[in-house]
Amino acid sequence: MIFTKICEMLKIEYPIFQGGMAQISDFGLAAAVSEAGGLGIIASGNNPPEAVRDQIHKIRELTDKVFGVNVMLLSPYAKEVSRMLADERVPVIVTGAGNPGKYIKIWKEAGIKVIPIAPSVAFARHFEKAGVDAVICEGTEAGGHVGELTTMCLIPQVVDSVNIPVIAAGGIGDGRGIAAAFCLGASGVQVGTRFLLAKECKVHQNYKEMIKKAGDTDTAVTGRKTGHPVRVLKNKLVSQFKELEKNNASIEEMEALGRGKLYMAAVEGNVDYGSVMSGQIAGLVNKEQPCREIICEMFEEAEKIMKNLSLVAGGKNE
Ligand code: TUI
Repeated sequence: MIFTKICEMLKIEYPIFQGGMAQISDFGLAAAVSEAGGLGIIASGNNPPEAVRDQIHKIRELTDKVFGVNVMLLSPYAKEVSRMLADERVPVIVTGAGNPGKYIKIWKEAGIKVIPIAPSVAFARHFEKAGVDAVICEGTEAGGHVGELTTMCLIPQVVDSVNIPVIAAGGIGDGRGIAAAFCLGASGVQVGTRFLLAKECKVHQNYKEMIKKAGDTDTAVTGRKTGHPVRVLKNKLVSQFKELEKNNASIEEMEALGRGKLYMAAVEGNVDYGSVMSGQIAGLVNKEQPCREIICEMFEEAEKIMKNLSLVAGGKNE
């Protein structure tokens, strides 16, 4: 049993968050993860507040366990969704793709645990001062909107700089990744890519098949020039992005190319021209399993490794 500060704080059994993946992480996936003892997270993505509220009501019908909602701060509805979440008094809010500073006060007043994604030591410190409960530090190995630093470098530096729990994200797909995150000082992990293959995940089957087939070098980052770098599996859309970059296309042209492409892949199943967001760990994500099995398997493996992890004489890793 791996029980950490974040388990105690959030009343969860396993210190694992399911990544709030835009267009993908709905109430069904989040409920399955929370029921299995992790923290299920509904992604609000670019959705208007009423659509997100509907998801919250649906998860409450399925589970009494703690769940989270992810606010994607680049969304045109970020402000309205943030107010609605305070109103609904959701148990946990995770934020991504920006600075949630102006919302922290209303969320804390509503008794909500607030856990932003921090891309650097400076942001982690800043968020801690603003009163958040923990931070998620996501390395550039992650899928979707990414920062610059790797998980391996980001986690220990943030752990040394703040006094709140740090959750590691980016590149974690099995028990080895979990054990490594604990070695770096993390109090928990957030996993996205592996949950794409969860039985309860409703992403299009074509998307799942592409994740299953992916190898270690099959992701690329598009849109670095636009200021919105996004890690995806390589396909025809990535070639189109490269072509635009080669021709010194304007930022507007590149942003136009990316628009609506996640929906195209995740909902419509067009994995040639859609945006198939995925982490670099996709190469070891190969089997479809229920959420409960994913979580149990990952933590059994992590526990075994941590028990045997000893470089002193007699240890199995000698
Ligand atoms: O947010 C994510 N991953 C995402 S969001 C998303 S939807 C989207 N689609 C198209 C374009 C852009 C987004 C798909 N994947 N991960 C969390 C994350 N947050 N990664 C990096 C950050 C981050 C970056 C800057 C957090 C805070 C931050 O603050 C600094 C600032 O300058 O605001």
